[in-house]
Amino acid sequence: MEKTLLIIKPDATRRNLIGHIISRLEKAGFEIVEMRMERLTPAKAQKFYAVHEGKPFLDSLVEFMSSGPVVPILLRKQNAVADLRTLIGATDPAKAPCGTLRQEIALNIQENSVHASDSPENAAVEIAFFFG
Ligand code: 3AN
Repeated sequence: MEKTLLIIKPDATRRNLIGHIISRLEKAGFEIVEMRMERLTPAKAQKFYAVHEGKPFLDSLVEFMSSGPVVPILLRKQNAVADLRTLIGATDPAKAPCGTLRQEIALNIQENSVHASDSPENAAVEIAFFFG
């Protein structure tokens, strides 16, 4: 069994989509191991997105991610990392395949409703970041 991290982003918590997203995760076979709701400080959001240091969208991304509550969720499933990326779809919802979470509910490339770890290595780092 593999573990991965999903974050429900502020645009989704604001629109009361937490239950919808969790339902899609459970129906797709993911087991919820740990979860909580928290409001990220700009400093914590900046630390989480350290890999995007220097990108033109970083400041706006940090502001958005600290604009309301987020829900980090530790998930478990066989092939969890790749399967979760498939379930959420491309970063830009306009390019996300039909039936993916982002195609269904994301607003734009920044307010794209969910984050998911993109490799087993990053999943380990991101799980430690939120759940120790
Ligand atoms: P993903 O979340 O699909 O792994 P990343 O890691 O490339 O995508 O980007 C992290 C986050 O940064 C995205 N979820 C999105 O909110 C934001 N982002 C990425 N690319 C852009 C962009 N070109 N313009 C604005 N925001 C972006």
